[in-house]
Amino acid sequence: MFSFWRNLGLTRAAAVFFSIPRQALGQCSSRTGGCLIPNRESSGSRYNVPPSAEFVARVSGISTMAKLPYRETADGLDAAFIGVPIDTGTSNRPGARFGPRQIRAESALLRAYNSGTRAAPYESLMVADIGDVNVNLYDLKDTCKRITEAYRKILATGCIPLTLGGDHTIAYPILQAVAEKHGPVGLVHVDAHADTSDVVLGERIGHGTPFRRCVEEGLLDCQRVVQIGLRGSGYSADSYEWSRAQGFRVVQVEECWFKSLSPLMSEVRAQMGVGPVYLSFDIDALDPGFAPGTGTPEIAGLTPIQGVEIIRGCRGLNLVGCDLVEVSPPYDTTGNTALTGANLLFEMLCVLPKMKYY
Ligand SMILES: [Mn+2]
Repeated sequence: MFSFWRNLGLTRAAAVFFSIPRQALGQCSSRTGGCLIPNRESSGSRYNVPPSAEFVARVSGISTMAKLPYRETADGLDAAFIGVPIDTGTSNRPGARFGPRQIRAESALLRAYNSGTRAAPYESLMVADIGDVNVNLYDLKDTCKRITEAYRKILATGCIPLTLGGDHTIAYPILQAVAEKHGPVGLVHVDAHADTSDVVLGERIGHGTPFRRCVEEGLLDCQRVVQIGLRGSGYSADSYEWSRAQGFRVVQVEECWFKSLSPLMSEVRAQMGVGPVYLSFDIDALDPGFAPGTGTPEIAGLTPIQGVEIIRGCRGLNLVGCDLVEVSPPYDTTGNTALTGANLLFEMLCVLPKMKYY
């Protein structure tokens, strides 16, 4: 029956009228030939539409982000999920190199619509998974070069990258490519840590230093930077002095406890204005009770609800790129940290420019 209506080329409105589940449209039903790969031709949509679990078992198929098609390049895409599998920049627990794979695996639970915001990402944007940057696990500086080169190519196509980390080192080479295209960008940085250290163990590149390097190279519009969720013991009494001296707004976690972050986000939207903004979300911003699978956990963190409020609060901003970093599967015994990461990445997709909301 579904394929009958689909072949008639029914519009969404007509489908609703006939009470056909919306996600039934555009899917290869197992009853109509066992097609497991989503494709636009069969869906009649001009966008990539992941297969619905109503017709294709979640556990089947090759693991891509949100069960989207895999593409070799970003050509023709409005947004792309891309993995950067490194943990050679970590200072404590390793494992984030496995983050992209585990996030993809857990992302099989994602569905096509955002029930909370009514966003319809796969009716709004052409999205695909473009695989991973081929990193150099033996040379972090070479890895950074490879990342910048890869993102330069992605950004040249006009595609917005949604990155699956990987440790937080990757934000620096990504922002090099982003600033090359857009100029200095605003930054919404959600994290337990400021990641603005200068030199650690004699090295300037690592997951504790990316935003110091970004400032030094003029990649950030420092008056349009906010750091949310910072906490933990420090090396001095005022750990965030350097951030504030640059002009960043620092929102320590104590300011977030016991409250909705929606009011904060309306201030952040005013701070960001209409210029380009990059969103960098370290999963360790969340309390380790919710997201234990990470490299440098700190107690008394944000809740997943607050994480979602922050991302939904970015709706309307001129987002030019997003990342979700520091998921470390070896410390994620239930997979729930990766699952949370997958959902936060979906929320990021759902606030990109040109998103359609019902
Ligand atoms: Mn971080």
